[in-house]
Amino acid sequence: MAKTRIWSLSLFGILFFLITAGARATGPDHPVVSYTLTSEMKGEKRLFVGAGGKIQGRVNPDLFVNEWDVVEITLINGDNLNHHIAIPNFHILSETVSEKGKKTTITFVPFKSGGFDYYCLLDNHRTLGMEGKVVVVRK
Ligand SMILES: [Cu+2]
Repeated sequence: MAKTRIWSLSLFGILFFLITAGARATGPDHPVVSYTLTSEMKGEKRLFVGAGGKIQGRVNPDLFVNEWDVVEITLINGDNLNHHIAIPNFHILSETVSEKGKKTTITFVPFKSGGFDYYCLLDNHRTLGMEGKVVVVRK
């Protein structure tokens, strides 16, 4: 009986720690920055097009973020082709979205500043135009 009680108390302690640690990670020091991209087909070209905010309608937009922000990038399939988004410098590769309207979101923390390519490697799409840059600004 006493053992069970101690066990559940320490479980509660661990849960409490995890919850407060999670809250800290997205607190004021680590704002969440979100971007949405849609895949588009234009003739032979395969493109990422910005959706919403400052990148609305922009082709392969530069995605500006601060170092250590929590960055979320959502890719929405807009053309029924296979797509993903890769950012190898941050060890990121999304799921593949194959049907129009399907979406996938990647989340990462840019731990270094500079310009880093994002692209789709499926079916030669990078060569056909599907690439842009994440620009990480030092705080
Ligand atoms: Cu693609």
